[in-house]
Amino acid sequence: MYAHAMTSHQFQTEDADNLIAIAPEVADALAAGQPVVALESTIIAHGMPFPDNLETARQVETLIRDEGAVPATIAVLKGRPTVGLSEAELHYLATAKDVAKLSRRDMAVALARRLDGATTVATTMMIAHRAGISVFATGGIGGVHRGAEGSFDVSADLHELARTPLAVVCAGAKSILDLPKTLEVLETLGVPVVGHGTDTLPAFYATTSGLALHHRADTPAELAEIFHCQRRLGDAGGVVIANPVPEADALPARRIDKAVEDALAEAQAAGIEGKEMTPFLLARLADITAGESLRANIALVKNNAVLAARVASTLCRLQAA
Ligand code: PSU
Ligand code: MN
Repeated sequence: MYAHAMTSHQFQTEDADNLIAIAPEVADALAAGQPVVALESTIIAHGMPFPDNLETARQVETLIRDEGAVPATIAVLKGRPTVGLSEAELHYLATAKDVAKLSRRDMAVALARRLDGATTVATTMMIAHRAGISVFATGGIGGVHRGAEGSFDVSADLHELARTPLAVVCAGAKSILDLPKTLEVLETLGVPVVGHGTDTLPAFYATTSGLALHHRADTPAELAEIFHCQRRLGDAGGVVIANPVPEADALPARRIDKAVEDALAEAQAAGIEGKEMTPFLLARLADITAGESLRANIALVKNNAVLAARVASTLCRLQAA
């Protein structure tokens, strides 16, 4: 159906301001009111080691296609926000050593200097919204870091969720963060957090953090309806769809908690801070758990991609109605 799945820049279309490049397959799907799922690239460039990152990126795109939706992996390439990457571009991001991790504060500089960069949840949301995409699948959102009362390290993802209307499917947030504070900030910012088939916040590698959520939905249709209403409210931001890692792939909370404590102690000893913190902890956790955390990470990202594609499909039907 999509003969030009492998695209290169010269065939890409542009948005009205000539700022972003959208792969034709993605642009066609959006124009036809077909479901599209945005995907981030920080998880590829900084969240997982090669070759797992590339294999996962490809598999996630395939899973989304199998659900009848079009995947749109997002990155900045030579200063161009790019929506829908070719195989070569995915490979480049998965292997390049010098790709920046771009948060919202970095975007204007990256564009002006024609830099390459991987997009976080925050910047993927920003670009996806500009491209007209409504649904985004990721692993975990950033949040309030432990010790934030001293460091003030609160991910820009939370503020982006407050201002940008996308449905973000994630497995909650990792226990490298302060999860109770993360939920408090999301409440303050007015971001709905809806558990998919759960009454508690999933904790990324573990199915639950034990923290109660106020909203739950059990089907893609209910989730799409909630997001549809959020958008109709106007001037509202995103919705977090918190989808637990499948039971069979989850890590026991006790095992992961110990690994997190160790990784955090190592980060402190090494003087890691700011944007280096999340990639450092992810890499250390994979080592400490002998790859178990990575396997869980891959499984939950795939699980989120499938749910996101289903939500996007239902949303298209709601919009057409
Ligand atoms: N959570 C993960 N893997 C990741 C990230 C989060 O499980 O790779 C990435 C996402 O791109 C997220 C970013 O937006 O880390 C948050 O970084 P920071 O804490 O520096 O805002
Ligand atoms: Mn931070």
